[in-house]
Amino acid sequence: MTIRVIETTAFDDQKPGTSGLRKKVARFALPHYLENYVQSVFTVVGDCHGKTLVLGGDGRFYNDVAIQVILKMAAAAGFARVLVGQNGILSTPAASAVIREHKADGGIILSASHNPGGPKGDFGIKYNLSNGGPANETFTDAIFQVSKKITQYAIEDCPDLNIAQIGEQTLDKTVIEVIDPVADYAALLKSLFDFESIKTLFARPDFKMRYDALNAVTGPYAKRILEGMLGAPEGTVVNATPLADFGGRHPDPNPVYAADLIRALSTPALGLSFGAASDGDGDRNMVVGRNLFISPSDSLAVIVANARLIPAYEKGLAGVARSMPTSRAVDRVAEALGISCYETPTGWKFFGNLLDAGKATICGEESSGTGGNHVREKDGLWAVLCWLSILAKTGKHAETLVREHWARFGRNVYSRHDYEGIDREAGQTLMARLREIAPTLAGKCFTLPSSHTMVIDKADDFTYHDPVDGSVSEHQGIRVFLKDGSRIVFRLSGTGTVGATLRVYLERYTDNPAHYEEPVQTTLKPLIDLADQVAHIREITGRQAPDVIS
Ligand code: G16
Repeated sequence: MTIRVIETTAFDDQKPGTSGLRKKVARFALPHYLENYVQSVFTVVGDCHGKTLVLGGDGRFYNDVAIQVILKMAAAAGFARVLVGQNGILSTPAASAVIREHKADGGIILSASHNPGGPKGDFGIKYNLSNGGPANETFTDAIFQVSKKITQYAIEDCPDLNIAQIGEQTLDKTVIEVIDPVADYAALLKSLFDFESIKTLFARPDFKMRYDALNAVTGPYAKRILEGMLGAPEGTVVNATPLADFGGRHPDPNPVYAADLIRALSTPALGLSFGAASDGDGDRNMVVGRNLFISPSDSLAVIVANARLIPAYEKGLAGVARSMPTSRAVDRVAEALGISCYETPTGWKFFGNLLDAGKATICGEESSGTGGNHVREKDGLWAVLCWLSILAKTGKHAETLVREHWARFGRNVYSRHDYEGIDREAGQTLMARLREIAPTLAGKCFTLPSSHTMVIDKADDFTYHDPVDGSVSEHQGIRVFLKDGSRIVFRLSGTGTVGATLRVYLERYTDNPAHYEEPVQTTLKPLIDLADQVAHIREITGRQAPDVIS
């Protein structure tokens, strides 16, 4: 076998975002673009000889091409072994499980998560460390530095490998092991939950579930685990075949892109009592009760409040963590349980240290991510099995559990408004202006169109001090706290690929039961108006309304 060393020129846009490098497929398909990035990753990994790499992706368009390139480059870099998912498939949480189970040194996951796929869609690549979690900022910054100066990369000169059959083959001195993408992950989940108890739930005549895999990677996982191991009736999992373009859909499990599921749970004739969906790479989840979308922040709080009903957590939780923009519903639960609640910046990578250090057992994010210390990624199916366990043990329906939760803890009414693909400069101007005025906002009183007045308690630009390694992450979002306990957060997304996406997170706490059933946008109207007054959203972005409200 010959290793070819190819001369190349650096690209200046290979800075990893919230979750790895995400670009349009056309960008990744430029000559040397993918190779430059992969070589930069391997350079930061260091001497790859004797090391084991895990490789797989969500099966989106370009997954098959990239897998072959990376296998050949991994062999040229000298990896001793590469564990690759059959046909190049591994969901993000499954990749994390495989890295940990096989004590691999790291893993490459090909995915642009919830972003659309296909030739005109997005592609992405992320590197995970030996703990199974996304590379930290020190590592991703180093990749970017290398990528700006790269002049050559090495790749085996050989035909494509057959990765359709499970088993081992060698490429030069590297063992390429094609693995079952589901097996390790399914075994891990079985060790955490009481599968017998969940089976009784599926046998109940008053319980009927629909799981929408949105034509993405979780289909085979959900089929095998829910329908195969847990006895859910065939047909429970819909849109279960992963498609390269996700069937033209946006594989993001939220009320907008999974509207079919929300509608189905509001259609009595279908007899459904519980719904769930997952995203492109299987780390996000959405759960729905009858006529009730359960916000990710509430879902996290309910799981934490009932965690003792799940075998893996029956002795209690060491602590919990949420990303800063996530609602503070879980903080109330943590307080009642007498455990710590950590607030981190957006990005699952920030939970890694807390999980490794045993400070947090369960973590969650408003962006449909929830996960435990079994892997180092958020885990869609795990969250769904948490819910199924709780439903099985309590004998209650999901909407009842949520309403009982509000009755006990009050409700953190919550919504996120996204202004997608706005002009990049406009987004940066808006944030820079907010950063500048934040220190002057305390005590300011705003009169809203409804004549309602609101007084700002304080505002800041969130800085995170990692309690484990002491690292500091600045400029993680503008927080505006109101005197009445409400909060507005502004930040720019780190996962978009076109222009900039402004996210506005709105949260209002109430313990007045009269508000619990009010439409969320009605309860939040004063905050929505205030957000525009403070940030001049319409004026600066030219947009009259958000593109996505979740
Ligand atoms: C990624 C990260 C999450 C983050 C989300 C949203 O999710 O892993 O931790 O919350 O992006 O990020 P942003 O608001 O910057 O777009 P995923 O599912 O896209 O990998």
